[in-house]
Amino acid sequence: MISWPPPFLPAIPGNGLALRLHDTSSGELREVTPGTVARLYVCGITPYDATHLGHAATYVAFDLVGRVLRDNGHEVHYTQNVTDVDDPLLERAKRDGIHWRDLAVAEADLYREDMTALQVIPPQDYIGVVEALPVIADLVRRTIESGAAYELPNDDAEGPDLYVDLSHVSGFGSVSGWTREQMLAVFAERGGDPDRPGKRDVLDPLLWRAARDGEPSWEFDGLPAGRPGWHVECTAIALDRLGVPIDVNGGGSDLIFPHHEMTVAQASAIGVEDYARLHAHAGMVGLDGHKMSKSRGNLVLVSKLREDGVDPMAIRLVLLAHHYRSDWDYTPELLTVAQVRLERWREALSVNTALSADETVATIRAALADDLHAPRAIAAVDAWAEQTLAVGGDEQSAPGVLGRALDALLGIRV
Ligand code: 5CA
Ligand code: ZN
Repeated sequence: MISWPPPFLPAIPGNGLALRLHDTSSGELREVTPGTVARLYVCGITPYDATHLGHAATYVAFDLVGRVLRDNGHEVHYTQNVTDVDDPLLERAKRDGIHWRDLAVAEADLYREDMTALQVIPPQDYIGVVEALPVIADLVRRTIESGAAYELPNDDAEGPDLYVDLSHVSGFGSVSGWTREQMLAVFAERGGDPDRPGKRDVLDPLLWRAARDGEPSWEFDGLPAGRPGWHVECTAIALDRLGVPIDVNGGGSDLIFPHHEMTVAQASAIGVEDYARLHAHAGMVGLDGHKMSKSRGNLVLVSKLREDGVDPMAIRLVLLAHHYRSDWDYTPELLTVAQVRLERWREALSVNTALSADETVATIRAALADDLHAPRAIAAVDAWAEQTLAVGGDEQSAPGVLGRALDALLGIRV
């Protein structure tokens, strides 16, 4: 799929600090230590509804990862998938009486526009499941060859469904660190099918779903006509585009289990044990006490805010004002605060001479390197702006220096 246009990234003098990120598997802060190229994989959208602030918060968080790595002189190879065929998408298309492909195309287009407006640096590989089917089918075949897959017959399709046998996988549970009880508690509501008769382990993930009436399906050598299960798509796309180990494998915290646990299990099923060096997860954005989700429908859409004339930079500032790992609820007051802040920054950055911004830039860099602490970076800019407006300064270059740093590091173009 085509990605979206990259924002202009100003060069700023000096170097950032090495990035330390919270790793879900170990529960510790870990330094990201890429080779020549930093490999970043972030799970993309299922395009059946428009981008809401929760999605945007997650993608802006991982955008910061890319920005800090670039600021440290790394080249970043960023891959993101698009789940453009899956149950929720097919169900929504059916409900709304449109073709699933048209729904996916329309929503993916809107997502690209939202990401562009929010100054999110695009992935080099923006890969839809449908276009990646040959690669995914290949991984499914390799899973069968390794003996880690099994068939389950069903009444409503000609061929069998295929499942991964988790007893053939090493290290299952190491991504989430969850107990079996914790896993069982959410498996069904997050796309799993624990009640499917015949499964060897109720947690075994669907690998390949045989063709059902009215559902899209594809034919590949050695496989029943059908379509992939959810988790295998990300493993296949990441292995194909990035190779292992991925430096940072990311998404929202709702993907810790089952999705990222199963993605890693899927790799282990074909003998790949060093899938990712670090798993990072963003907190959940909610509305009125509930996680914002397409299925619940309690959404604040980025496109709607933009349509209402809200400055995308104010939206980005709302997101950055929360540490990426915290769960928080959106309220319109947060937007007002961000709008006021943006105005204040604009005012301070448009003076002719100001206080030196060197320390502020250093603080932004240190804050972001410390597990993406954007709120601390914002506080430093607030302090600079207030002082500049209250006391003034005599450095001509300071507003330009800080303006470029805000753009390059925080993705805020004032
Ligand atoms: N296509 C799959 C991943 S392979 C998927 O989860 N799609 S999604 O559209 O449901 O979510 C896209 C991304 O947004 C995921 O990383 C998900 O964890 C994140 N996300 C979803 N809801 C929220 C929320 N309320 N707050 C923060 N992030 C969220
Ligand atoms: Zn994924």
